[in-house]
Amino acid sequence: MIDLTLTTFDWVPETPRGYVRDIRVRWALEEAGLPYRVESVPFGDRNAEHFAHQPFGQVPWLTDGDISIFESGAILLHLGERSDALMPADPRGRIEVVKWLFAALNSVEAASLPWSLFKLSGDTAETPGWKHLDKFLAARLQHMETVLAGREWLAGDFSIADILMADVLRLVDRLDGLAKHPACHDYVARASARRSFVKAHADQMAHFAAAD
Ligand SMILES: N[C@@H](CCC(=O)N[C@@H](CS)C(=O)NCC(=O)O)C(=O)O
Repeated sequence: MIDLTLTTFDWVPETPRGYVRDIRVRWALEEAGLPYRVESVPFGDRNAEHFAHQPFGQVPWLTDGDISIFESGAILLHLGERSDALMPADPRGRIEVVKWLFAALNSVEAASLPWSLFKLSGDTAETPGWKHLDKFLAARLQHMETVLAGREWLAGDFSIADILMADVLRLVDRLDGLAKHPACHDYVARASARRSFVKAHADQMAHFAAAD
């Protein structure tokens, strides 16, 4: 029996709208056609129950019956086990997806997140720290450029690995970081043209707008 509830904030400021990580979960759920509910917790006061589900006081988390899961990567892996539309069941196909899912989080987002935080705060003066971050991300993007120039999706058919990688690269694209990486840019465009993403994005925007 499937009983899925996604929890996100009740409201966030304008800037992160469309990029809050519940979009990864919405996207996967839409892609798989799994029924789900969305619940909200206050963005302002985060209580003990919130921390019991997400120890960093963040979102998203997903409950599946009495199982509660935090970390968008862990949530997507859990959903991948529930749908062949998200991850193949055979061990070889599965590990291809798992490798790229970790690469999105641990090799690309590890570089793109600090870079994005600097960009969003406008702190991009040519300091040694910024130059280091910019070079670090450029190197990771260059490797992704080679990979994505040769394939449509990371691990055969579209999978949770693509949801994570495309969402990680989508924020870089928003901040004009893919100008020299056309294959990465095209990959983001192709992934975010999927009906499942368009619905997930519209639903997230409507969710936060409803609280204005
Ligand atoms: N590694 C976590 C990161 C979660 C995260 O950064 N969530 C943001 C929203 S996208 C958040 O809750 N920010 C509020 C805060 O950190 O206080 C995941 O992938 O689920």
